[in-house]
Amino acid sequence: NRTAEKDEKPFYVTTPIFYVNAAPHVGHLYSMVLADTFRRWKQFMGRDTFLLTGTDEHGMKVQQAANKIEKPVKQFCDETSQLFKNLAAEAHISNDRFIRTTDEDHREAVHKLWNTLVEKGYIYKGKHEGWYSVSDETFYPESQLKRVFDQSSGVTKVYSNETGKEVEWASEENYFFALSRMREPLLELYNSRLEDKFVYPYSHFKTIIDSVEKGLSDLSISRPSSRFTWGIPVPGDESQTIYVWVDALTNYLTSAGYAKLTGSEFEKSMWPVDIHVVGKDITRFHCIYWPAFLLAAELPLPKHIVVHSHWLMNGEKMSKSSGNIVDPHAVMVIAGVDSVRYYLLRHNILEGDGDFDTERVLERRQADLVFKYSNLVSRTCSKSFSIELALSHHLKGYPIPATRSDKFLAFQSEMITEANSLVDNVAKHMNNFNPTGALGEIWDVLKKANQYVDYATPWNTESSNISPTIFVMAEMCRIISIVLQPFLPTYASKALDRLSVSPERRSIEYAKFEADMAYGKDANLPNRGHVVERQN
Ligand code: ME8
Repeated sequence: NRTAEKDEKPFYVTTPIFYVNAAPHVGHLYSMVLADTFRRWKQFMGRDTFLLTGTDEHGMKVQQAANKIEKPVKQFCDETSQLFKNLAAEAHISNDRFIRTTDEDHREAVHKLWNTLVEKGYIYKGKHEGWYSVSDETFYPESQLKRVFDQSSGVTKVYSNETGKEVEWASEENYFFALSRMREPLLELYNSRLEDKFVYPYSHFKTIIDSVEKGLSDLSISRPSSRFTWGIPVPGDESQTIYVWVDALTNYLTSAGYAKLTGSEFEKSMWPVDIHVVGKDITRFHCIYWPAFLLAAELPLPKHIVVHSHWLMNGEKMSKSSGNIVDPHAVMVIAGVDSVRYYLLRHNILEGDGDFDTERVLERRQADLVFKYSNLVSRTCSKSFSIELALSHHLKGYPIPATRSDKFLAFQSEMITEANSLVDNVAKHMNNFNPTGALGEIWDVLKKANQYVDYATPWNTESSNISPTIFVMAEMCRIISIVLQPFLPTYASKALDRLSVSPERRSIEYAKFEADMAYGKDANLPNRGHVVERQN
């Protein structure tokens, strides 16, 4: 029920906030495009929405990256953050805020969450010893480590199972979060939200549940400021800096106004998040630590965490550290923004990884966008046909010519039925976080529409036969383009412009065949593409 949805809070979607230690690549763009599509779809369904993306600027990695090139850290952050901001703008990501963890209201939000966790008794000071990975900036429990004997040095090295990064034994004074107390509440949470897709897809959810079932150790959530200064200091204890993940995860609260709002005001804010989009590399943080912090602070939990797998280059994860990245700006310049969006969305890499191939982006653009979609629009809008004439005939109740065979008419009516159910069919996929399936539905209808044109051959039919066919073609283009807007905003809006569909007639309620509606006899023929005025 769309009207009911309108009264609720805005539908709040987030991407991860990206580290500024290197420039963005196609993997980052993918998270943005996925989140943007979820947001645009909900907006299309009539909901108020909010999309958040941004940059994660504190931490050892950033500090080291800036030091390496001898730049002041803040300046380094400003410059790299801008690259992510530019990427979002270039790819038509509709974010309402671009948050930076160096923003003032974010620091306040982190302090507020910290103080709340202290008040509720979840933070204590202690000595920490354990296996620490400098590059992952995290201590790993024994259960997540593997030992590999190095022949050449004769030494056994220890690595994280999850990231493959080497760890070393380290000891220091830290503040701790009592994560071990959260095992039961977390398992209860997972259990109660299994059906609701708290974490989606289930394969990733299962990994998390298994991991929590094995038990949780308390989490070290600060680092001595002596070795780590580029971060938010612990409130009331400047000798310690807050661990980056506590800092980073809080960005989602910051943007909902957490720092400034009182408890009851915050209840009315857009919190909680509806969809967190995250890569599978950061599920532990989003699906275990984050809900644990929120449960401990007695704050409402996100509704869904949608996890995606990785884009690979020649079988290996695309990543800054491997240096095998594809520059998203370059691909968008070569192929066009929407062709890249299309390629990314057309592949479902939620469960398993996918290979990114720029050649394939161009091939799919040609095969799917140009041949199947643009051609249909061009043929419909071609100069030799007149949509106005077609519409006026239609309005005057021009009968479908008797020369059309029963088979043709059956095909036409089947196609119209499919076009009329397109929104519902696409919605089913989107409710399952599946833009790939959604695009599949749209392209099935496009295929039918192209077959229809080949079948109808409007170019050889006598002129009296053309009008109804052109009308049907125009309607097919119009409906398909309306539904396509959340996925390929530019492509769809260009087609709608060509069909002269006015901006106020591009919303979901217009994604239906006008011929199904009732018209008054003397309805004025509106501008092209208004198609027909509905008269009640
Ligand atoms: O982890 N394929 O930032 P990050 C698909 N700052 N997606 C990919 C990818 C690939 N090859 N590589 C990266 C961080 N990503 C933290 C997050 S959130 C509170 C803090 C995407 O710059 C994917 O979403 O390393 C992954 O989770 C994210 O970028 C990691 O970005």
